[in-house]
Amino acid sequence: MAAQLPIPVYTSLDQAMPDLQTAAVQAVRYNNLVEEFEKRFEHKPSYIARAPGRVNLIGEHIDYVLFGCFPAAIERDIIIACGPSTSAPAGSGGVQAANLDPKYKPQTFVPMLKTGGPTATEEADAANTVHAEASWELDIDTRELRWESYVKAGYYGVLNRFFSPASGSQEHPVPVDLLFTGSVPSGSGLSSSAAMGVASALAFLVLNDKLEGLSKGQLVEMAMQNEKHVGVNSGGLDQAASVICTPHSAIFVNFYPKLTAEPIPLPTPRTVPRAVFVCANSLVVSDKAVTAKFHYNLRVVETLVAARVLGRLLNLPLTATERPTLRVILSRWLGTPEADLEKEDVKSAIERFLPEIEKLRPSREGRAAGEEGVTMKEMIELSGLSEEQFNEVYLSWVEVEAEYFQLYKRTRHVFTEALRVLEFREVCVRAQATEGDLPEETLKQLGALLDASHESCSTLCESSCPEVDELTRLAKAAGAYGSRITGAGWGGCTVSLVAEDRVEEFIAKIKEGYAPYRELSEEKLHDAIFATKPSSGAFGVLC
Ligand code: NG1
Repeated sequence: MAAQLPIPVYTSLDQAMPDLQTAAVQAVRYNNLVEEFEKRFEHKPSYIARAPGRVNLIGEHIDYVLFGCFPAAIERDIIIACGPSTSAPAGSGGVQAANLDPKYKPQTFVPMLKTGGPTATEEADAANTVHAEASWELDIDTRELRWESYVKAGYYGVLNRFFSPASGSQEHPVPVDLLFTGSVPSGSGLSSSAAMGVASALAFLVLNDKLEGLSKGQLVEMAMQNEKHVGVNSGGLDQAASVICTPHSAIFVNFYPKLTAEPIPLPTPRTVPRAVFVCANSLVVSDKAVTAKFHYNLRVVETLVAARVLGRLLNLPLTATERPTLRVILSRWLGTPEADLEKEDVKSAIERFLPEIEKLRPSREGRAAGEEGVTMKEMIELSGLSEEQFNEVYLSWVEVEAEYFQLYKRTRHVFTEALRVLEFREVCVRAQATEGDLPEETLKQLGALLDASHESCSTLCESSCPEVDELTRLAKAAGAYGSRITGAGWGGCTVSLVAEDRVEEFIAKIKEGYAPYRELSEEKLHDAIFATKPSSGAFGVLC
């Protein structure tokens, strides 16, 4: 299983990148980073830690309800030259972090062991129930987005797992020097944050000699916990893609009953014409931290409450204190042990379950347009909990704001999107088993699923925005097989499936049609819209 494999550490770049041309281009970048490291820290680095961004091909806003998604790692990544510090006191675990991009100022910090109860971060983190007596504190300011917060977040998992006195460790972390450079555009839905967090965790692991015995799945779980320290209640999609992906494949990543990942080669290489994925940044930046209460975290709460309400309407067993997800509700409705279910069974179960969702459709009686959904009061009544219980289970750990909560629409999005992911996987698997050239029909099928996913994100999940909708329309008009929003949304990127021999023409048409691109320099345009191939997940390279 892909998630059980170790994280690779290579002795040379060409081992990591079998494609010679890519290896040659990257060698220049890696060598430059190593030289800069030596200039700044006056010693050689020992490793380069690398983690890629990702493009989610399909399966949006369903990871946190534990349905499977279909992401691929992209070639754009974060790389860190790193080595034990020669200037900081041994065993202090102090960090000197610098970035080749001058807009990110150098930072120095030392982890502190705090005794006597949980840290502020632990208190804020509802999912974290471990109240260690002595715990590590790195002082992340979650009100402000700072680049080193992701470095600190990456450090937390390593400190807590390997250097926690609460778990009996007597060891001290080594002080380290880190130099970063990155090519994943930030705030664009391509998950620069997961790449930063994963690459940082990897650097701390490798320098403290803790990588051996750690599986990719364990690093994903560590990176998911780490992100909570920066205040995001995310699912594991980004971290799984950044750690587990392999070149030429996307992964079907499943979160229930446990994290598993299956590399699925994309059917592009043997198709006529070949096709690639093109990412296009709308240049609308959605600040997740600021908008979480009426965007991302609201979706998390709406789907969680919907799961309880649906469970009650279907007379499924529910305790007052639990917070089951929609995936768990499906499982209870089926009554079949998960271990006995194949992907095909889940697909047919979703198909059979879809009519049940209609039970959530709110009555529109006496309501004006725009007033669909349920109020907070109605939602609490539907949950069958007292106001106090409801607040404790659904609101005490997160802040949300809405006049009407859209339980029906969000649930319909979740189940139809989960079904599209399984269909997308099936088309790819069938294509792999087909001998000879694939018919263009395969690409059309994948494209139709991408389009349907976008429609659902736009109208049911309501995670798109006018600029992103416009980009998908332009992409279709420019000949894409399919086009959709990727990532959390409310801005960010689209991903489109495009015939490889038409990419240049495609990009030129989008540039012409999308007003914010017209004034961009060639360099900025190349950053905003680019074709990408599935790349490998995180790895280390010995210097
Ligand atoms: P991005 O695009 O990285 O903000 C977010 C979540 C994912 C997933 C997608 C929506 C974080 C760090 N990541 O992705 O887990 O829920 O939205 O599919 O919050």
